[in-house]
Amino acid sequence: MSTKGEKELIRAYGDRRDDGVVQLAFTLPVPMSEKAKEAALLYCQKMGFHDIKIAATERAADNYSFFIVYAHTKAVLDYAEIDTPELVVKKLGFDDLNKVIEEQVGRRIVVFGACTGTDTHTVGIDAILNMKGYSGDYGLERYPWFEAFNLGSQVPNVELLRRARERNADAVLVSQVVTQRDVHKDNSKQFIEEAKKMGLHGKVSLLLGGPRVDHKLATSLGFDAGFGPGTKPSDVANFVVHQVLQRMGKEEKGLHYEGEPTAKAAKGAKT
Ligand code: B12
Repeated sequence: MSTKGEKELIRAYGDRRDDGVVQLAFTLPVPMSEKAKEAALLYCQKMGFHDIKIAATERAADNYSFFIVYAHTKAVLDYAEIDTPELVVKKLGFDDLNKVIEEQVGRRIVVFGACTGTDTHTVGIDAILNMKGYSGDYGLERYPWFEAFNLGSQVPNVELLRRARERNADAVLVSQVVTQRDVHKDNSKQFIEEAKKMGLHGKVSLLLGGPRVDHKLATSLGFDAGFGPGTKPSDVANFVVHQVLQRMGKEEKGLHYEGEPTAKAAKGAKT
């Protein structure tokens, strides 16, 4: 821990502390050969690494070669300088959370979710919403005090929002898995634009999730929260309940989770 104003310099750890050793994995669009290995080494040099060791090579496909490389970097980072929003959900167990909804909300919480745009990857949103859940954790359909609708894959943003509005949903869950050419960001921006047009932005909790999503990205795009790899349905259930209680004025904002983008983080956020 650093005290205010104190630098906290860190470097990558390989064999011993501060040696700056990193492991890289990448593919070059050339057939596997000694020349390809030399190209991988030179490529690492061009990236600024030194003491480079090609640890493993493999033919990836016709005319493609895959490399795992150990290399040293001189880069040093001041950890104390980093200021990024982080979602920390204070969690209640399944029974306790249902009880809170019953006693404090007094009705079932309605959530709609889908994998929107051109994305077909439903496993992530299924993990959160479906009865069987994920990693030993019940999905939202299993909670008696949640009413969860999973619209599936390739759902147009406007369709998801329209269905959510029809049922006065409390939260809308968007899953984005494919990130090629930043399609997840473009689609998510379009979702937020539609939500604004339909008057839902700021009124309904909008959640973005996927393997390359984090809270910082999601909030910078206009969502209320972002959930990445390893998210459990109970993380989402707890977050949504606290958002509903906050909207009802029964909880202070910030009481149950930290991570609103700070001025500094929001300024530096890249979308
Ligand atoms: C299964 C799979 C498929 C299946 C999907 C079947 C289905 N019904 O979902 C099929 C075969 C259809 C498929 C197709 C394609 N796929 Co695919 N697929 C995968 C694979 C192997 C697993 C994905 C998965 O199920 N993960 C498990 C779930 C549980 O994890 P998750 O999605 O991260 O979800 C968790 C969190 O992220 C979070 N979460 C996710 N969403 C949400 C939403 C909310 C609101 C919240 C709160 C949380 C949350 O909670 C979940 C639980 O913790 C991955 C590779 C991999 N190993 O990850 C590639 C992968 C995702 N696919 C990939 C690609 C490229 C494709 C195709 C484009 C291939 C092609 N050229 O046709 C097509 C896409 C077509 C399309 N239009 O979308 C790439 C994506 C690369 C990239 N950078 O974008 C990957 C990474 C493979 C690779 N290395 O190249 N694919």
